[in-house]
Amino acid sequence: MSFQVKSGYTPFTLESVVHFLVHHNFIDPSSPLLVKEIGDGNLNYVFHVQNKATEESWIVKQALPYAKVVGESWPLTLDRSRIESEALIQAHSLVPEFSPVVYLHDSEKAATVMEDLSSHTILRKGLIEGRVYPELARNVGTYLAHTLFFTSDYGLGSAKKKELAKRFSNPDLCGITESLVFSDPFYNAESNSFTEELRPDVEILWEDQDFLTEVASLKHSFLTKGEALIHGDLHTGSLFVTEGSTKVIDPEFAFYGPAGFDVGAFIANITLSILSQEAHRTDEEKDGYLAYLFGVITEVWTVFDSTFRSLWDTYLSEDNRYSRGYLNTHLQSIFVDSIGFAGCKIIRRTIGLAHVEEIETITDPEVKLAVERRALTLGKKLIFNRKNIDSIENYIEMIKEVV
Ligand code: SR1
Ligand code: MG
Repeated sequence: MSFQVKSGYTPFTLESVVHFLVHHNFIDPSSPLLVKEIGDGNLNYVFHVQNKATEESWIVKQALPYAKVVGESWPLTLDRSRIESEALIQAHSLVPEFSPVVYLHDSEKAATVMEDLSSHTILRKGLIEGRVYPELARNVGTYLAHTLFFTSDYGLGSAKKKELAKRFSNPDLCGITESLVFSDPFYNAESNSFTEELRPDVEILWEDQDFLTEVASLKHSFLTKGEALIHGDLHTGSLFVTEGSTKVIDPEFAFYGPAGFDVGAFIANITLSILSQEAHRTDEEKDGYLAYLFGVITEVWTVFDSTFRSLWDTYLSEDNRYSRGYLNTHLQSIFVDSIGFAGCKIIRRTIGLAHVEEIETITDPEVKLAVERRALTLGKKLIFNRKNIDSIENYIEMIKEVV
């Protein structure tokens, strides 16, 4: 398959990314520089450029015209780079403390220059190392409430929401999610990847028609429920953290979708971390660290819920003033969606194309297989029972049943 790019586009090299920054007046051609390609994601190049004299530094993220993780056979629009930069700017306008600063976007080069967050760690890696981030859950809950409320009909008003939605039509990246989260893991697709020993468990999923119907219903919600401008890929690799700071990065999957998809993504990835901890912690460390991670899930929901309620009370849009009493129903529906989407995401990271480091790095094959089995069992339970799980504590109980 071939792909088309704008005439001025070429993937950056260590040299040409410097020319790009000189061209846009970030640096002087004579500056002593340290330039590295640091991207370890599935889709893009990420360069770190530092001026050794002034210690100023920048991140330059450039989209490739195909999915890096698969190769040139999977073309992808470069417009996702514009979407990502606009989503970052939008988030920064709502929650500046949780979003990197965007300095420049160049649509011809499909490149964005943004704040260097090298002092931060990718959350997924921090959780593998057993680090504790005391502010994380409160920050993520606050981020979710503000971004999901203020971009919705209720926070923005329906006319402005529709205006904003025009800029975030994102068919290619939504297509990835539709395939990799909601379709491929649920049949014998070529893109799936799992150890042969897991096949009997996987085939049970593929043959369960009631289960597949529940997944189809969640996919339908993803396809049709344009509630808010969502991040679209809010896993623990999309969060940069220190003890006191949380930054949400990588919103290239942003579009108007179901609010529960972001909440569910975060909860699912903390759950995957929980499931993998027996391989990363000593027996003495394990219980304390699990208690911390259960607390993160509980707190993210309670902070999201209480913040969303107070934003609703204060800022409900004028055109929705007669919907004031709908709040409980709305939050309940976001909760149910979050649990169902979390189930799909736990399953896709276990048997689909893109797995997670906390499970992939388990060296003992028996332990890894046991963790993957538990992930499948839990994912299925969450999808089937999402409408009966009536509180976040109840969700934690479900995880405890399998850990
Ligand atoms: C082909 S991209 C694979 C995955 O990486 C991203 O982080 C998204 O989760 C996507 O599904
Ligand atoms: Mg990403």
